[in-house]
Formats: sequence, structure tokens, C-alpha cells
Amino acid sequence: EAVAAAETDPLTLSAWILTQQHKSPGARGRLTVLLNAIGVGCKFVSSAVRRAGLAGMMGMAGSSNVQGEDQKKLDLVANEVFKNSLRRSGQCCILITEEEDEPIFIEEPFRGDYIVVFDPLDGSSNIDCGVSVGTIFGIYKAKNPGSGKYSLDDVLRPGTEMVAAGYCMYGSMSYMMITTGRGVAGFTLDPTLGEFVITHPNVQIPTKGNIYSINEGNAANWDPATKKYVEECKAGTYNKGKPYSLRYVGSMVADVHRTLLYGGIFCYPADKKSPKGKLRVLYEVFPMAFLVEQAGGKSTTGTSRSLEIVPDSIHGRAPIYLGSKEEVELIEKLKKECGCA
Ligand code: P6P
Repeated sequence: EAVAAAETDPLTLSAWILTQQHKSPGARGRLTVLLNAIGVGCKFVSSAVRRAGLAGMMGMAGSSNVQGEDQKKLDLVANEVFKNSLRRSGQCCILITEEEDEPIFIEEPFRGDYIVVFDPLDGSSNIDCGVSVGTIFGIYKAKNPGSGKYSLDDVLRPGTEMVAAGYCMYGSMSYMMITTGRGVAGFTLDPTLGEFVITHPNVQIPTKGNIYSINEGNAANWDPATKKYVEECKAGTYNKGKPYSLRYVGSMVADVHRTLLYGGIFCYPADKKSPKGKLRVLYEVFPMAFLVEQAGGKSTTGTSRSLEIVPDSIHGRAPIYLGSKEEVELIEKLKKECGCA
């Protein structure tokens, strides 16, 4: 029946977004317009990523971003695509992008009541070798909608105040995972239609996993609790004596996508080299933590819920351990026992 339904009732991303609007009493469809604009941006970037090798868009763009990372051509293309698509939606007042130092304030007549924080092309260091990369986004509604007065007070807020979040992974296919606070739905881009079609109507992360995902190259810098957790994964302590598998792509979207579907844990801990971890709170930690929680998993800094962080700057970082509920709780227990943050 599932196939028949798909052929006769193709639930595309746009149709699904509308169903979410119908569940929100009094909604006027503005978030619907905004989410569709993000979907269009993802289709454009998906097309650019697929053509990059042929269109000479691989390699460096010759500039660097606020992170001091070399910007690859596709980074810049993706950033411009989303800035234009979001501005044109007429629903945004502030944009925060990994690729720009400062917030972008949208002026009339294009200004709306939503703040979008996004990483236009995360994992871009992997582009030249064809490894999956992705777009990550999170959305807040302005504290005073319609007031015409917007500031960083609308941005530096805990992730619990996000109204929607998601990612699009450009891999073997292009997959989008999205939440508006009522669970997680997954879509696959059908290139013959140019539409994201629903393939995972209600994503539920397994409560326990047997995959751990962490950059073991940093092991010398880890805190005792992280070291202990990884040792026990290898010893099979948490899996009736059968060691876990290590899977680490080095592209957050790919590592989180696998964790959401297969279970397990993804970690980017703070360590001596990166005292606050590496991943960015607003447009990496919060959206992924929101999705994982909505899929029944957990996300922690090691000692507190990721979504309760109050960011102190738009490019601030935080440690993250996210995934299957039982795996994250093991880390939190070890952190308590060793008294380490
Ligand atoms: P490392 C990619 O540059 C990224 O921001 C994330 O996508 C990824 O999870 C992380 O950095 C990988 O970092 O230090 O392991 O290479």
C-alpha cells in the first residue's frame, strides 16, 4: 500500500509543511512560506553540489570565513542561494550564517518576523573528495512580531525557543529532515520531479545503539569521562561483550543522519585543544539537538541539555553528545562520576 499511496498521494515537503500549518491554530502561513523558501534553497544547492565536479566549482574560493576556514566556491554559492531565497520569502528579519561575521538585518519591504540561523554548507572540507555535505538551519520567531524592532535579543536565545529546525544532506541522494516541534519527518529529493517526497514520516531514533562517532585523533585531549565511555564501547561493556563500531565521516550532517536512523552516539567534546568544543551553538548544536530530541533521543553538553544553552555570541561553540537516549545518559552518568564538565 505504501508504494501505491506514494504514487497516488505524493506527500511532498510543501504538502507536509501545509499539514503542520493546519495543526497550528491561527497560523497565517508565514512559517509555511519560509520553510518552502528553505526547501527551494536546498534544491538549488543540491543541484550545485551535484554539478560541482563538472562545473569547475570544486576547490578553494580564495577567501576565508569568520571561522578562519578557507571558503570553497560551493560555500559561497550556497550562502548566496540561501540569503537570496530567505530574503525573497519576505518572512525574515535577521539572518545568521556561518559564512558571515555579522548578522544580516533584512529591511522593508522584505522584512518578516522570523530569524533564521544556518550553516549553508557544513562539512565543506569534504567536498573535493565527494563525501556528503549538508545545510543545517534553525528558526526563531521574533520576540515582538510586527514591531519592526529586531535585535540580537531575538537571536541569543536557548534552543528551546526554536520553532523549527532541519538539515538537508547532499549525499547519494539529497535527504531533508525537518521538525516544527511535532516529531521529525524525512524527505528524499526525487530528481525526476524536482520535489522532496516524504520517505520517513515519523523518525524515531533507536533508544540504544552500537555505533559511536567521534574523532579519535583527539583522544589524547579528551576528558576522563569521554575516554572511559569510548573504552567501554570498544570493550563491549554496553553491548553484552560485543564491541561497538566506530563510524566518523567528519561531516556533522552525515554523522547525525546515520545516528538518527541507526541509533548510537555522535560526540564532539570539549577538550584541551577546543575548550568549548568545535561545533557552533546556533546553527549546528541547536538544530541537531532539536531534531534528535523530537525523534526521541537526547543531546547534552555532557552536563546539561544542549537546547538550554544560552548563546553568548552568534558564532559561539559548545561541546555536544547526541543520539540514542541510553547512550547519552551513559555519558552524563560518567561525567557526574568523574566530576568533569
Ligand atoms: P573534525 C566540518 O568542518 C565540521 O564543522 C562538522 O561538520 C564536523 O562534524 C566537524 O567539523 C569535524 O571536525 O575536527 O573532526 O575534522
